Amino acid sequence: MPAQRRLFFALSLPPTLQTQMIQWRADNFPADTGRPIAAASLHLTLAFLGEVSEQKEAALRSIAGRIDAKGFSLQIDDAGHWPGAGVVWLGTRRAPRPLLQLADILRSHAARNGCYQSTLPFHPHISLFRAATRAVAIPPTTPNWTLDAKEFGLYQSIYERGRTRYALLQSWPLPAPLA
Ligand code: 3AM
Repeated sequence: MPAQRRLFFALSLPPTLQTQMIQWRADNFPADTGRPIAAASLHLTLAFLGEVSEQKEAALRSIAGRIDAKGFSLQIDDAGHWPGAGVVWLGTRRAPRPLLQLADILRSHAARNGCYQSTLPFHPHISLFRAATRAVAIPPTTPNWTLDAKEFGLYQSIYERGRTRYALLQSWPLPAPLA
């Protein structure tokens, strides 16, 4: 059977923002809230691809390289808890149109290449904890960070020794829009 990898497209976060987020998490949530995502693994998923063959991966990389999308800024000013999924997340109250368009184009290419896409609406978020299935108090105020999205990447989800980590395989620039 040919090798398959578990892949997804995502926006990466600058290390300074990752550090600020894990500090905010440590300051605002008890340690037993759930399984914390490591700072270097914090990301905003654009399209989940699932288990992908080498051939399909090559096709999706080629498509990603031809996407003509521009950079954008995103305010990280929202937080919440999805008890069913066990996820505590940071997100945005106003998703900018270029973010929605980028996710939409990646999702439709994924679907056209046989990667099943959830029917749930896209809710851009950065997962902070997983396995958070009990009640979680979300702080009444959320810091208002700005994420300047200048690139998007293809990530591999790797499960080893009881832990999941995410490896960035390739990234593509999102050039600044013309003034
Ligand atoms: O980090 P987040 O939560 O944005 O939730 C999984 C994670 O996104 C999501 O893909 C990212 C990398 O694992 N994911 C996992 N299985 C999924 C599925 N079946 C999924 N998204 C949609 N459908």
